[in-house]
Amino acid sequence: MKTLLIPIILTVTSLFVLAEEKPKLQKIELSAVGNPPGTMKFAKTEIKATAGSKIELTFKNPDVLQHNILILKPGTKDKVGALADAMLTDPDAMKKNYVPKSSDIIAASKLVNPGGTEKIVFTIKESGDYPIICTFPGHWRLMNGILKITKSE
Ligand SMILES: [Cu+2]
Repeated sequence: MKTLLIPIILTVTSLFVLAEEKPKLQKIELSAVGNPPGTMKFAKTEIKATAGSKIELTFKNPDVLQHNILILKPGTKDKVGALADAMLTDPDAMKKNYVPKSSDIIAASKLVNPGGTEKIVFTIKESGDYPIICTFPGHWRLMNGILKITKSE
């Protein structure tokens, strides 16, 4: 019996090792503040992930307002925010989910209705502080945070 068990244990162990060597999907989460309603803020000012492997960010909106979520290149919050403000005169702004056109945007969600959830998947290769903003008109100045990317070991 013992001689039979050893190969089985070895096989199971090597399967676990293989699974761990695959680049892992980093699941992170961020919510809008829902209480008090209409606060126009994210629930955390900073979230973290590591460079190099896929990040799956789940955005939850328990608020009474619509919100979206954008991940930006470091140092471009004001620039992209200004583009978002400028969308107020764009008749197609809503169709575009209030996401301006900019190469500084790494990832963007759709507009998320009250009670809704959206997932965005992206990869960041360099460590740094990546701004997170909501570009619904008038929100980004209050509704922002940082995705802190550190080097993976
Ligand atoms: Cu918002």
